[in-house]
Amino acid sequence: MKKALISGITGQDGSYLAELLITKGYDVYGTQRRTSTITTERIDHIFESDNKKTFYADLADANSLINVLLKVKPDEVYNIGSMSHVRISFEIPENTAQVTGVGALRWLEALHSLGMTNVKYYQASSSEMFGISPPPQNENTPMLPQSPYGCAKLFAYHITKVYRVGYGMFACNGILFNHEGERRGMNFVTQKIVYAAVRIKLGKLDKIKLGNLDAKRDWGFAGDYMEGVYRIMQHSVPDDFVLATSEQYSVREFAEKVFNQLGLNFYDYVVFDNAFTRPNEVPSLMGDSTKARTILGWKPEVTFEGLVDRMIKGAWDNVRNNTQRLAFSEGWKYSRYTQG
Ligand code: NAP
Ligand code: F7E
Repeated sequence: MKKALISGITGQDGSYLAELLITKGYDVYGTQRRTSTITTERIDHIFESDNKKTFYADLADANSLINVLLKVKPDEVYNIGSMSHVRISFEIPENTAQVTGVGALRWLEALHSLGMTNVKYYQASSSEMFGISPPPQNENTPMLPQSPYGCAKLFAYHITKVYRVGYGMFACNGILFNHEGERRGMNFVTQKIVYAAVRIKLGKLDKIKLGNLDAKRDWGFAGDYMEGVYRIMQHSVPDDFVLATSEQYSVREFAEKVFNQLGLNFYDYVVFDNAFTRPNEVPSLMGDSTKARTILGWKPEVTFEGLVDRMIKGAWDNVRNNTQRLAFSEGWKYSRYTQG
């Protein structure tokens, strides 16, 4: 049985990827950070009472990564872990560079120095690396990042290629455009809009505060994208692939759609708040994933409408039933979520 090790297993993608790899017959392990509150809610249902599948490690701590590699001896490492919020990366730029950028180098150099260069490595690269390059963006588009996050991801992307070429490692990049779902973090714009709309509908919230409504994104479903990640790692040669839907909507259009679905007029509830804008914006992302579609046979299955529907359903059930995560529960005070 092949062993996969996932950093960032407690996050949105990590949880979907762990589920997928288990269905593909893998023995799945992950790393988690020490945090003051429990962060394993997205994966508790996967591992149930098996507490030997996750190990404490941090992307800013090379020794912790080496220790996990020696314990697990994986066949494949998926570096999904990251400080993943673009606006917050302007507030903690050095930490972002250390975790999101140098964290990739720590994994690669750990594998190299331990003589584990036969272990496959996946790097979670991002469409944020394209920055202000106009759409459609593909593997050959110039990368002009506009945030500390984008710059950190660009370092990780290039260092992955350096280890591939320099040491012959099976090291690849998935350049993923925005992907969302029921497990999306609360301070990304899609989930923030969906939860606010549901709470407004249920009489639990009055307004939603947002920043730039004109930014355009290419939004897909995270579960579909993890299938693409798996295929990138099973390809005969290590390579870099864009995963995207090639459809684009503005934040405004996303919000209108969600509120309409709930029979509400978005403009009755939205308030502009400069706190949610960024020093630099990435105005327009839309990917061209022809390479992945042609070579890997990958394509997204969930449509934009399907994504909106499943996110609304997930939020509705959680808010209505007051179930699941603390941050999603009745104790949740909207005003606390100023960091999004
Ligand atoms: P996410 O939900 O924010 O998950 C990030 C994961 O990284 C969490 O497990 C988090 O742990 C972990 N992490 C954070 N800091 C860490 C550190 N110092 N050491 C070790 N682990 C750390 O992000 P996601 O949406 O699943 O995204 C997965 C990956 O794809 C990330 O690398 C992200 O940057 C990248 N990406 C995402 C998208 C997207 O649209 N979702 C698009 C392109 C690329 P905690 O649970 O403890 O916070
Ligand atoms: O913002 C605008 C904001 O934070 C989308 C990460 O997964 O995808 C994600 O990064 C857009 C931006 O995602 C609010 O200015 C308006 O233009 O949901 P987001 P992101 O920045 O695109 C990439 C591919 C990643 O790699 C990242 O890890 O929405 N926006 N008002 C807002 N955004 C937020 N968060 N909150 C607002 O109130």
